[in-house]
Amino acid sequence: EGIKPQEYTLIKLRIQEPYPESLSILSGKPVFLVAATLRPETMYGQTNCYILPTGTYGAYLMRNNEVFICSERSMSSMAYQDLTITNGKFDKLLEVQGQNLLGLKLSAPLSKYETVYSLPMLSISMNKGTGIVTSVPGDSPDDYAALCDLQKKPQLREKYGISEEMINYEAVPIINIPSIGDKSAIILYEQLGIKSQNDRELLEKAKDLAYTKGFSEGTMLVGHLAGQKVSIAKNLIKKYLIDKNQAFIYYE
Ligand code: A2H
Repeated sequence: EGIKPQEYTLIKLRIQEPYPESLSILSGKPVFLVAATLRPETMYGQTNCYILPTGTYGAYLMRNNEVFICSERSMSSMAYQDLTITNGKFDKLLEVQGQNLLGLKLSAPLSKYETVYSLPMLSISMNKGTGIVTSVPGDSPDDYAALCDLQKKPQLREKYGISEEMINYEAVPIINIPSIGDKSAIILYEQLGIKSQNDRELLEKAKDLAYTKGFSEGTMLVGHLAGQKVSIAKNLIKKYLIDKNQAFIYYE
């Protein structure tokens, strides 16, 4: 537990209609999966979004008739950060299990892919962020490992009702790190011999390397800030997303 509050950028991934049976009472309203990230500058490389199949999520009515899907724990915090309709309160429209949020068609802000899907990730903590993680496999070792597992293991796909079309995505080069390369997460995954999303120790090591070097040495390869240092682009891209109402700031 840190003493200083952690700032996250929450990214709004819109669920494309028609909604599945489990969300049918939300028809007609704009509904979003809300994902917490420390790396808003990587959103160009989103290939999917991750949900914990055994997690319990809620759908909450927000301002402008928008509906946010996230953990109840994060919604309580949002209420105290004046992000809900009534400060300190929230309005739950429905509760839904993560397994019923898999395979949704999503529109992810800035992604080069027009449609991405919600997929299972087993290492998500429901006690951090919103319990939803947007996936950038080129720059996040965890995201790459979970996507590889689904691509390599038909039984895992079957278990969660994931079709091949939902995982047929290639990682996008977003950031160059001079001492590692482009798509640093994939390079580190291979160099460290990571085999699955359950290789937690190696994944922590890969994350540490990619994260520190990405911020201090990285250069943007895409978007309107291509050529800029990550350390500069980060806040500008965050502001761009917030101004377009595709993201907002949240603390915990
Ligand atoms: B990051 P910290 Cl490209 N459970 O976003 C597990 N992981 C979670 C989570 C949860 N409940 N909520 C958020 N996260 C992930 C992008 C990214 C991230 C990249 C590279 C590294 C990276 C795309 N996924 O994080 O525990 C989210 O993934 C490496 C640290 O607060 C979020 O940022 O330090 C990060 O972990 C927050 O982790």
